[in-house]
Amino acid sequence: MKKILLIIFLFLIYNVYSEERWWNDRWKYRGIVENKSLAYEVENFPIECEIDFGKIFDNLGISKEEIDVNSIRVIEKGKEIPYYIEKIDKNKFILSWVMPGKTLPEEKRKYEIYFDILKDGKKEKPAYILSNPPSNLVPNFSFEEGKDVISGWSPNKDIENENLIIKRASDTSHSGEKSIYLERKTLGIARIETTSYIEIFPSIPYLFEFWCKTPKYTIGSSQREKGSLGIGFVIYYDENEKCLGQISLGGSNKKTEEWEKFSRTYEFPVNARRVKIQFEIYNGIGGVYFDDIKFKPILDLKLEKVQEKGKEIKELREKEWFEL
Ligand SMILES: [Ca+2]
Repeated sequence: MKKILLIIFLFLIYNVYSEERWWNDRWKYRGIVENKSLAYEVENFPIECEIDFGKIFDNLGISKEEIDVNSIRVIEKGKEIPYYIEKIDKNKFILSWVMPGKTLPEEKRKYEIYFDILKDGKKEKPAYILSNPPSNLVPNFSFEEGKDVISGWSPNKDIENENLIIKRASDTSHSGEKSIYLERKTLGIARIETTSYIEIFPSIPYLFEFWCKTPKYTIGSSQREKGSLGIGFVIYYDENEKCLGQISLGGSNKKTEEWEKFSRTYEFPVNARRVKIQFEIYNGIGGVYFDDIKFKPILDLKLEKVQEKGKEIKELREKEWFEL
């Protein structure tokens, strides 16, 4: 009987330590995330994961420690995956990366996030940190790329019209140094849209978001009801590029001196395969700036397990009141 118990005990220990091999002995901590299973096959699919190191440190019993941001590595089956990192606050970050190659329907892929604390010495920053978030599918989303032309975007065909201005602006921006500016001096339309189609996958919700500001709204009161500045559209098409419909967001008929955020999530019809993103002044007079356009699939992952090297994997949980 004793022998059987011993065997069971050894088996449990073995399971804990062999679930995944430790990627690199120089690192002391890791978190484990799994992708949610998808209904369709995807290729090079972008994902995001918000990581709250404050919560992780509470769970590891090292609440007072500080994260060494440069130590963060995303690992899949022993391989380093390039990622983009966005700081939310002191301890919170959003990491985004691309799941390389094909992911089959219902397939679960596991990622390990290795990290260390500053107290244990600084790690070198990886050379492959991405400069743009792969989860945002909008080209030149902050209008920082290119020179005179707005790279990745196409304006109205009648751009030569003297009553219409569509340009890259540097007098104001929501982030970086540039934004785009549309202006109508007479009633009509000013429009700009993404030059290429953006591929989408069915059964996945998408987030559409942008910032805009309408400092010049000069439309006469009789047209106030009609004219709109600062409308964003997502126009969706089937695989033969036949237009299936559009969704709109924003649309202002007042002056705004501050940048304003518009944001909505959508799930497109199953036969929608690609979209174009468009911004316009519709039947209005005035000027409008746009910046920081976001269009991304929502497949936010959760980091659910943490582990200190050589110790058991722990389910990540909220700090309990009696521990405070
Ligand atoms: Ca910008």
